[in-house]
Amino acid sequence: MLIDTIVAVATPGGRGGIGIVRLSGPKAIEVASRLVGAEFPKSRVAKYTDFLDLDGNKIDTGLIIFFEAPNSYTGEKVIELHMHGNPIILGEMVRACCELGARIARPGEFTERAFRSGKIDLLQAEAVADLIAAQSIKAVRSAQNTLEGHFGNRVEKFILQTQEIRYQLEAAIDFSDDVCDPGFTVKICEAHEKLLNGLNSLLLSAAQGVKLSEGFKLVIAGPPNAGKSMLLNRLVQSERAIVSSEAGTTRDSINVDCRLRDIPVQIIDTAGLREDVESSVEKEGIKRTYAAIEKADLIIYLKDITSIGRAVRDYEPDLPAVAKILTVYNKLDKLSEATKLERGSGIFISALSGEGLASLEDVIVESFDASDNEHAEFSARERHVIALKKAINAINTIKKDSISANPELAAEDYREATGALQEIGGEYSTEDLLGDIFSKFCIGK
Ligand SMILES: Nc1nc2c(ncn2[C@@H]2O[C@H](COP(=O)(O)OP(=O)(O)O)[C@@H](O)[C@H]2O)c(=O)[nH]1
Ligand SMILES: [Mg+2]
Repeated sequence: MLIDTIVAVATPGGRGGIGIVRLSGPKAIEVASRLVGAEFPKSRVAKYTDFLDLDGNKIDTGLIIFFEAPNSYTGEKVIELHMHGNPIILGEMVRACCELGARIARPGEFTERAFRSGKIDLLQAEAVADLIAAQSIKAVRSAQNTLEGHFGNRVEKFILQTQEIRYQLEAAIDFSDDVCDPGFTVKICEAHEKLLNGLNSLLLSAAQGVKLSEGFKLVIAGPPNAGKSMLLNRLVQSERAIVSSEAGTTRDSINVDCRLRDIPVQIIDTAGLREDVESSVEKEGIKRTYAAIEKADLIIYLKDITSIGRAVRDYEPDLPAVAKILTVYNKLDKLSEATKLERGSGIFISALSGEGLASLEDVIVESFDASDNEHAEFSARERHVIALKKAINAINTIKKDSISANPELAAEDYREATGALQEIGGEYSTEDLLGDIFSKFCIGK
């Protein structure tokens, strides 16, 4: 197969001290040697050199580093040209490389090549993107752990275990006396239990890893006009949602990524919950509110404090028990000082004046921290969680009786579990999936 030589600027756009052009592929040396003034360096030795354009005119000076295949990021010949960080200079260099036979790399193509040449698995490729996108030091560390294989090694261990159990079951089918041997069934059952426990604990860690990389989801729900949109704007310190005294203003859910006390949080403002809704748009909005609630890590159920005692339907008791719910009373500013003193315990705020917001943030961050953040050992994605669930579901229903009665069915379930686990590292991934993952990278990575 003919492999293209690719080129891209590897540093972010704009001006800076250093800008790097990276080349990878079989023609990398041929292309780069036309553009440097000095003799071509040995592998992994930085060399100071002039950089020339196609006519041999000097356009910059800097360093060239050559990585001989397969000891490079992509596994191919890789050359890095460290120049001054000026988009004109870097653009000129990329253009010259293309005239000499390279082509511009697609987003993530360097990492894709590293994956295809077997230098890293798909989990690690995703971790590279997560590392670059990480929003907190914890997210950085957990992406680093995935990159180092903390997640992949555990998945690999479970793949071997599922295969081992399947081989034993298949061997027993051929020698059916073994299946009737109670000792055999007990042994398989023990291995099965141990595997399920291990997978479930890995699933928990992975789910926490997803939260760290994608941010915690905080949903603000409640009746119309409670001040949900105003609270969102307050928390993210920008006028993202429309605030209005007209009930039913927020119809679509509004997602805003922000940081609360340095933790990445996705705050979702929702359409107010009420019945007898005429408008089909608002009905759809309320449907979306419930969909957002299903995915929440924490729900703030916001109530207007002045509505207490009024006969309004309370939806809070009926919310699905998917996440912790904080009941928060808003519009504290409307109470007289005397009534404020009588209010009892609970979380009281005024989205308008800002009163109580600092302690609300404390409570939010505390509940994220206590629940998950500390335990995120590695970064993970929704895709991994889905695959782990698939593996668990495949073998979850296997019972002791069915092992002895139908070992071939149990073996088949184990085969399915192995396949689901293999999807995580990308052993048998489809081109669609790969395209989807790598296209989300930045160019030059
Ligand atoms: N006095 C007072 N009014 C508020 C407060 N929060 C929201 N409001 C008002 O309540 C109305 C509804 O607010 P909005 O954020 O649109 O409520 P939502 O329907 O829950 O999103 C608006 O007129 C806001 O100005 C508050 O803390 N104090
Ligand atoms: Mg609103």
